[in-house]
Amino acid sequence: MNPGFDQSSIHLALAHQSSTRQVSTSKRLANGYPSDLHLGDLGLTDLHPTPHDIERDALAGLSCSPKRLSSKYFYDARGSELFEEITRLPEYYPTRTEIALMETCMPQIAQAIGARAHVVEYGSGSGRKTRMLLDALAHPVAYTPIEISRTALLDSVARLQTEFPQIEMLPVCADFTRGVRLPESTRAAARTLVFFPGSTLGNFSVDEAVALLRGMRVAIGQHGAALIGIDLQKDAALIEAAYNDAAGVTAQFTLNLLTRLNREIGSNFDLGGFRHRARYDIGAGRIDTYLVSQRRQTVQVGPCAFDFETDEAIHVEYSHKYTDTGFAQLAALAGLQVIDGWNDSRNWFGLRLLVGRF
Ligand code: AVJ
Repeated sequence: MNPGFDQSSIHLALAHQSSTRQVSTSKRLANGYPSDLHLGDLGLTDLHPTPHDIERDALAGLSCSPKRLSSKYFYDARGSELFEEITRLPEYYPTRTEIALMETCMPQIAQAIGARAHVVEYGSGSGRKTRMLLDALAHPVAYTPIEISRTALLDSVARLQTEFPQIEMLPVCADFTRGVRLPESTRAAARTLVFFPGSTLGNFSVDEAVALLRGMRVAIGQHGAALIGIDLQKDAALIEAAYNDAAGVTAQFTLNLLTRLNREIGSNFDLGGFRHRARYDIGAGRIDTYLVSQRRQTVQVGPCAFDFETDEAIHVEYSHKYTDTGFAQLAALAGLQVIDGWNDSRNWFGLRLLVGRF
């Protein structure tokens, strides 16, 4: 199933898990972050970005040359909805390939992870993959999704809690790139398992990805592991089609970023003045997505005016595609080691299990 990975190594790496860790006394995190909202009943920790955070990022990005905006702001309520629609498009292979892969390999993956994990998911998505993981694991003690979209977070946790009443839900509304202190589970966990599916890692620049993986290494510590989904390099036309669907949903998804900025920080982007463009850079192994200005225009963002030339592009998203060695090297830069892995039969998408090198 997973040639190239030494099955025995995982048992070496995870066999020494301590099963006698003390039960924590505090259930909620005290992370020192200001919190703009506490919904005690849901156990929600809310570090949702404020309009001030978003405006500061937008001003910084639009002041760069070439201009850029961060894809992390794609996921407001509408953006999350559009992304769910993307996952159902015929051209968009990653989600269905990863789900099919999980269907096949989940027993092996659960075996490799072991019992009583505190599952920490970076992003919460639709909950479908989470459900598969929580279903397969032996006695998971807690589930902590870290999700920037408050609506997506609360929806997914509410649904999962009814399906898994025995698992403690500890949602954190935050930007997971900012280093979040994790809530502790009431019952002792044997290990922390960071779950980062969907090849969301690919949306970060290499430096950001390494920083994120370093944070993950800290989060999982000596006894934990990370399960990461990665989209693999393949035929360029197949990849490009996935980001340029015939129905134009991806274009709507990209343009929704401007709608969101207009609404939340009062900018005046003309939605008809920009077009979606996504190109696969074979050398770099990544999709670059842009919003391209259709004419000369000036856009007001907070206190600043930004001039655009005709055809001037704002870079809005990376979507890296990996090779096995490329991913292992990236992980190594963050002090992580790939100890097991699974690919679908066409080698389009992979799941990798990593542990820290200490
Ligand atoms: C969030 C990583 C799954 O990069 O493929 C889909 C986001 N952007 N279409 C990806 C996305 C455009 C997506 N992931």
